[in-house]
Amino acid sequence: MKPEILVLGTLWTPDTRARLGELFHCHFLADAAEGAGAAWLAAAGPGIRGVLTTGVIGLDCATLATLPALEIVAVHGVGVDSVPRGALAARGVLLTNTPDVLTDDVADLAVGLLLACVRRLPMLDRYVRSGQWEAKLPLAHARSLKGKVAGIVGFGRIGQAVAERLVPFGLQIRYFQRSPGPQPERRSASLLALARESDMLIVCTPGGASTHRLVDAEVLDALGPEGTLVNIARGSVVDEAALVAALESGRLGAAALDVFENEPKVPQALLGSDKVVLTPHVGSNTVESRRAMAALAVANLAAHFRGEPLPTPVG
Ligand code: 8YV
Repeated sequence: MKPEILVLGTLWTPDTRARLGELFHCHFLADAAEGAGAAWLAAAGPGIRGVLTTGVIGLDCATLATLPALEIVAVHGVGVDSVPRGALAARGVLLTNTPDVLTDDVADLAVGLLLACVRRLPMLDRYVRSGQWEAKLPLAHARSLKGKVAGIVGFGRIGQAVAERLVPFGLQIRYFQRSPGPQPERRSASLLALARESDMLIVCTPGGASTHRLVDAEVLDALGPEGTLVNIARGSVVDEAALVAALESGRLGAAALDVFENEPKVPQALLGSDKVVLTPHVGSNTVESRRAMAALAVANLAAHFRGEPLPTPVG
């Protein structure tokens, strides 16, 4: 008998659904009738041994409580901040994620956002399309990257990949993370020191309680009126209200954001601001990364149910 799994979210391609169907007896929560999710879960829950979920959806404690036979949670994504790790560990439920396969695409997006923000690409696009160029309206100068300092918040796999990409632009790299990391000569003494020393901060650190609103008003003030904030990590790492206030008052120069505190809700003040570049949490959203992430998440589930070592366990 195929193991029963619960699949959360709607980003599964036909290929992935077909592969899941070959290996498992799948319960897709998204297929439950509107408003019938709780009853549907109560019926399916007792038989479910595995969960496949996205990095954003994760698994909430209420759903976890409906799954008494749960053995493994496979997250399609590198971040596991939406999963109650303590509760899973207490029940002996295994947890896997999909590191590495998305690193390059997420790092590419960080660089793209930085360039788009510093060179004001969305605004220039609007300038051309709206006829302002033809009307010879004034156009302010953007800023150069060369010779500036990029501060990376969180120097793990993605932070290091971002740094590697920025060196050829002539940027100096500094970073901060709590634990010692590679290239210790580039590590700042604190996040505040990093913000003071940098022209731009690129947030690459994992989400979760330990990084909640790490980038606060004080850090944004230290980055300053000419500073740029890029966030491709988690919205929870930045105090969004403080960010809005800093941008509105001119205490922070600009921001490029792929992630937000209450996705998909974005504060009106950001939607209406010319100082920001906004993308809808798409760091890993390429055909290649998403295919590799799905394959790895499924491989983790399959390995578990075959009694084999997990390819990418968390912790
Ligand atoms: C995803 C992510 O957007 O990897 C992560 O932690 O945030 C993303 O890649 C997503 O949750 C896909 O499941």
